[in-house]
Amino acid sequence: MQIEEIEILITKSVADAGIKAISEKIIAGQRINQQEGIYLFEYGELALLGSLANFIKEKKHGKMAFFIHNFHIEPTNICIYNCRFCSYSHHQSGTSWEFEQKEMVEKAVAAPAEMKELHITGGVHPKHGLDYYAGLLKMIREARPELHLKAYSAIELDFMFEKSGVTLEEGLKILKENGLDSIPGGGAEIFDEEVRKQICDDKAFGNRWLEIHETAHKLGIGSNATMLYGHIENYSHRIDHLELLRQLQDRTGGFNTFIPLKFKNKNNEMSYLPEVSSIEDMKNYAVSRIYLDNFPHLKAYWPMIGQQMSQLALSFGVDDLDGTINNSTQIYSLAGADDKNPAISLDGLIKLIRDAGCTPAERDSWYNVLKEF
Ligand code: V47
Ligand code: SF4
Repeated sequence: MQIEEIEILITKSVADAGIKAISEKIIAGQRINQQEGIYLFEYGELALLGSLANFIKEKKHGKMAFFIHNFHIEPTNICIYNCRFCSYSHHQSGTSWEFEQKEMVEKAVAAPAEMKELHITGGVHPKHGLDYYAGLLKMIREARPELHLKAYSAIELDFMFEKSGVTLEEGLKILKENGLDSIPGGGAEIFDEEVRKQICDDKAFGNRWLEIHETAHKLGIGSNATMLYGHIENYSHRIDHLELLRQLQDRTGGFNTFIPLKFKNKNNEMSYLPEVSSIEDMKNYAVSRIYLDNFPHLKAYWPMIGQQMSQLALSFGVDDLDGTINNSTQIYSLAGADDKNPAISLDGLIKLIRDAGCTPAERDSWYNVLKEF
């Protein structure tokens, strides 16, 4: 959408003076503040939020929508924590499993040649420390040197460094030397301490998550950020979360993408909560795109919201649909996502993006375009 078209939309259809003023700031390229972010969540109409978010997305990336050839390895579901929203860990699922290092290397070796990225994350296993995880990276790096290794959430990192008695810097440097390229965005949940106490009381505090990512960025390790939304948090908690991420990104520029994660309510201790609507999901994408003006990318993780909703999200500021994934993650199927076997063919992903009016672009993990379709 062009500036003129949005201006007409604002002039003709926005009666709320507050929304009008915030919209004008956004199209002038100015940053909005926390009160304005909350106001958008509360009073912004969905169609307008979508137009504003897409305007920002198109300024950054034109019509392009990115994807990557990737797969996941989940080393174990045994976890020292028991987050109340989690359907994945052995506490909730009732069964426990863990792969041997050798089995994980075999999985990496067996992955198709077109794979560009391996995402490794799982439960926080009480027995394994830094040596184990550094060793795993080293073996995979040797077997498949071309793969980008995006591994271990801040929560897993916190535990392995603590267990092995190394500082954050020392630990990250060792992992980097052994093949770590970037770290995924998991474990951020919602930074607000009161909400955290109610949903994941025993897990590292929000400020530790931020410290781990900041230190990684300073060492040249890129990362992603997430936010678990749609449970007991309110709009103010979401905007506080986005504000802390925006401040960190201003300091380091090390985040690649932001991934909102919708709370799914099957098979966990918070199943009594209803899931939020798809309208709320789209609003959340749009406000996130508007608020995080310094984040290059916004990702819709399709195994979580489904392929159709991910396609719709491309009209609400999203420019990245993650990847082909190859049926290699269980986190969302266990929590009740519609895609029980998360895999999509390349043709399917390309069609999904084209049908949304975007240009499919295969990317690497640093968002260099490898091929436009
Ligand atoms: O931290 C767990 C979330 C996260 C549920 O960096 C749930 O590219 C919703 O971080 N409902 C792990 N969410 C997954 C993750 C991720 C996913 C995709 C891409 C990337 C990336 C990172 O999953 C956890 C937690 O926030 N989670 N249970 C649930 N019931
Ligand atoms: Fe463990 Fe992660 Fe599940 Fe929390 S969300 S219980 S840290 S696997």
